Amino acid sequence: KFAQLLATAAALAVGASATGSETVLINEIGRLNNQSLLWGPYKPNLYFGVRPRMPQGLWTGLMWGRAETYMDIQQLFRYTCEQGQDIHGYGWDEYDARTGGVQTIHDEGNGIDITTSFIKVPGGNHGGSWAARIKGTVRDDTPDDTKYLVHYYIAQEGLGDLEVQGEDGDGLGFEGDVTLKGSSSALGDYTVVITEGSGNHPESDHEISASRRGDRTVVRSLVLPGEHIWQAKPAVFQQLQESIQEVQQQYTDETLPPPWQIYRLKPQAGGGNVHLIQKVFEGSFEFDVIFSSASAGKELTSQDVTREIKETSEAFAQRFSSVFDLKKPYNTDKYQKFGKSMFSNLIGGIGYFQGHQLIDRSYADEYEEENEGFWDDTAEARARKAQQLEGPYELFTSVPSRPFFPRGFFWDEGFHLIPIADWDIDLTLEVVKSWYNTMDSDGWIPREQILGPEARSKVPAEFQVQYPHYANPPTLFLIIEDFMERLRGANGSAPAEKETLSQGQTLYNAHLDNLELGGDFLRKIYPLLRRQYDWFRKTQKGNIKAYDREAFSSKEAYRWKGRSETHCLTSGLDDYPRPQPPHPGELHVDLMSWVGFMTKSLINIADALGIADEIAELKKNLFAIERNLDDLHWSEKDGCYCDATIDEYEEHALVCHKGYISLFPFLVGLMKPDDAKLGKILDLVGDESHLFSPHGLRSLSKQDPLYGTEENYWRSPVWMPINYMALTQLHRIATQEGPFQGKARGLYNKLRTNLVDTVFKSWEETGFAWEQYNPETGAGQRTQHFTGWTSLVVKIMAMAPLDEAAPIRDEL
Ligand code: 6A9
Repeated sequence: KFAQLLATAAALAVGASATGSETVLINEIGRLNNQSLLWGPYKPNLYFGVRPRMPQGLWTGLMWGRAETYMDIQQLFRYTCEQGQDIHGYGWDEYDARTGGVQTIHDEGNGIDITTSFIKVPGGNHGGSWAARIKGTVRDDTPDDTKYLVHYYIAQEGLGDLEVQGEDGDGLGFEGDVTLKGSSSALGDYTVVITEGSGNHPESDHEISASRRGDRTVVRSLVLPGEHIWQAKPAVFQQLQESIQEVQQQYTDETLPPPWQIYRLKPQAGGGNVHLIQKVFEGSFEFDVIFSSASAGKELTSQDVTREIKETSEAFAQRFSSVFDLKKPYNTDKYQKFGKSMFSNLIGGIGYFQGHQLIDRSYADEYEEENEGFWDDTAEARARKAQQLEGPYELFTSVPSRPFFPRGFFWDEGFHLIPIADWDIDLTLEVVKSWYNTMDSDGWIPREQILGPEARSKVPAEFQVQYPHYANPPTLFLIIEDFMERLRGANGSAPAEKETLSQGQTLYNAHLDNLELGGDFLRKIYPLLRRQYDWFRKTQKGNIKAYDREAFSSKEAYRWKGRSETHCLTSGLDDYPRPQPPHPGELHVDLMSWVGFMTKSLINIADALGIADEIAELKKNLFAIERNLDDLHWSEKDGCYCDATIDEYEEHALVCHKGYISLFPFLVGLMKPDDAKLGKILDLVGDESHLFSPHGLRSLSKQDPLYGTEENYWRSPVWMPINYMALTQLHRIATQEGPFQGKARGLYNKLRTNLVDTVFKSWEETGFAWEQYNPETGAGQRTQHFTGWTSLVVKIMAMAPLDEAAPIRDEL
């Protein structure tokens, strides 16, 4: 429907552009994105939390748990996504940011599977309507008459009214649907209905207030101070406690009513900014939450919801197989299901975050370098730090992991958007824009964005503060360059391809052939990219005064600021071995590669935009970077690239720990297909006694003395983002004329299957995607439900195997 709406709007706008205006179309894109992306499960830290993509407004969250024993409520109450609970997998099986999807939660602890189907229906001028169907199905190993308490939390933040309609049966609870009416300037007038739904309710012979009967839906309306609203679980618990106190004096141990009857809220329906809806079921159940925007006209009904869920699901299946055309041997149903889940969790993990964040702009000496003081997190040390809450900021982003890292991470996001860009380029650009909106006037974007108290509550104090001279790899350049290539490609492409593109639901997709239009986005973002680039080159500059080599007419050399003795968090490869001891004269080959990569992207974008005067300067930088990568970082002895430092004789010395870092110029695409050094790099990649494992490339060589030591985070495990970069570069080399083409083909094919098979096997066994994989066993490890960059496996399944027997020719 959005597709139709957008197509119509596009047609109208194109008509209008006969009188000269692309602007009409561009504004239309903005408006329609705001409409169709307004609502979503944008609180990904919750199992199911719906909110709009705006600072304040209405948001809702689901809570459930068994009520068989008096302890259940403490131990099995589900609300925020948590790691290590007895849940065998959860997440979106299908999800499309424009239309909705379905999530399943295999809650073993509670003996129930919960599905949350979410659909969006366009209409009116406040972002349309939406609905959630909450369904609980008692698991096979669990008695059919198990009692469940289900809570639905509805909150109105900021200005606006929200009021429960009708009488709640003289304070005894509701017997049918519950209706709330609300209004705010951003959302207009709206209605929220929580349907009676279906399912059995427990019965009791206890003489107890009728509101504690099983068939009553209880509503408790509250007025909470704004800063407490996000703390939904404590709010519910406090209400439950009050209601327990009321009954507990009346009974003895022998006469105590069953838990489901004790833990009932006290009815009090009316106005308020928070409304707690409570239901109790015996066995399986289902009910709907329906939000109807008044300006959309007719209110949605449960019949509408049934139909929409079905249509959304069918459309998703169809679109998935056309966007991700899985190739052999992954073109079967089980991989399709796996791929849908991986992709849906990635796109369904997109959240909207808003609030202040802790930034320290003092540039104090103690943060500068490897100063121990920085890691000191005693109260006194914290007091010394000049951290301040800045903001409010807002960020629309996907997250690495809903239970563990439910917030934006800068370099992760570039990887997240690779699959998302294939699905919905407009959504992708919204996310990119959102990140660049958080850039300061110097060109700095915080590496990790912890916005507002809810996000901060998940992060230990020593990790909360961001420093404006700390970098993180600029992976969003990948996405912007990819967008530019799409524009260029589509412009000259055959009609058949355009047709596939026009199935997309956005104007950029429908109008990729319109370079003018796409160019508008690029023209607007280019200065921001340039500012960020200049910031990198200025703040992360390495000190090469120490080198008295004539060749270094240009000073291209870089060093990650803010490393400690043990960690270089800014690089993203936290504990990967670096020169010891840290030295202000050391140089980091991965950072120089990233700057080279930015330079190359900027050249391409500037070229597409026809900004000739920028290009000459950028080309000069690129030339110097390419040369200095070899001069400063290549070790002929080791056959790979290495970090460099100043040794005890004050001489330039390479420090080689073979692993991901050694491959960086290759990983970012800076090596030419006929470069002899490339042969050595491919040897290292393919050597099983170094990096190649049956489960993907190891982060550190098996032969490095530090392999698998200490924290062992980036010192042996297999990580998807770097493997994906290696795989795409192998593909590039394998499909171009050159001496290493044959070798690259073999490696590409093997690496591709090793990666997919590893992630798939672990997903099948555990129900989860993982942060990293064990290079010996292939087992998923560290963070569970890591649905960020591990989801790149979808792209990998859609990459074609290369025919190693066929005569080598250009396959692109
Ligand atoms: C710690 C603990 C509830 C570490 O995926 C995000 C990042 C990557 O960008 C980085 O490359 N992860 C990788 O080395 C996770 C970082 C988590 C840091 C916050 C707080 C919270 O405990």
